[in-house]
Amino acid sequence: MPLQTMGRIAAALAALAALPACEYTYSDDRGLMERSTTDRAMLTDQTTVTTSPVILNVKGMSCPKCVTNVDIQLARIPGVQKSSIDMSTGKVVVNFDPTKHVTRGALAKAVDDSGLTLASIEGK
Ligand SMILES: [Cu+2]
Repeated sequence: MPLQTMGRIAAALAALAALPACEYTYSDDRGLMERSTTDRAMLTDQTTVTTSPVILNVKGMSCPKCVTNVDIQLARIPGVQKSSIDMSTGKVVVNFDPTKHVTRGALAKAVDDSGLTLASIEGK
């Protein structure tokens, strides 16, 4: 697949899914567009986070669009009040209402839905 075509596909995917194009990588041999995803175990973790704030270590944040996307997805979780994102370190500080039963899985899914990958969660 020529590079130009690949660029167009990445742009189309990004527009379609409202995901940052920077998260798609091109696999040369198979001609596939792929992106890294968060561990399935993290996405399905139903453990409630009890202490606010919690710090998410996010991989793949490379432009302001990534920051906006992750902020939007986190804000959709009931109980999440605010997130502060440092693009250079990939650290996302999430403030939430501890009585709202925010789960680790919900946080992981929000990051994943934004087109990024959750590496780990700091906090209880
Ligand atoms: Cu980006």
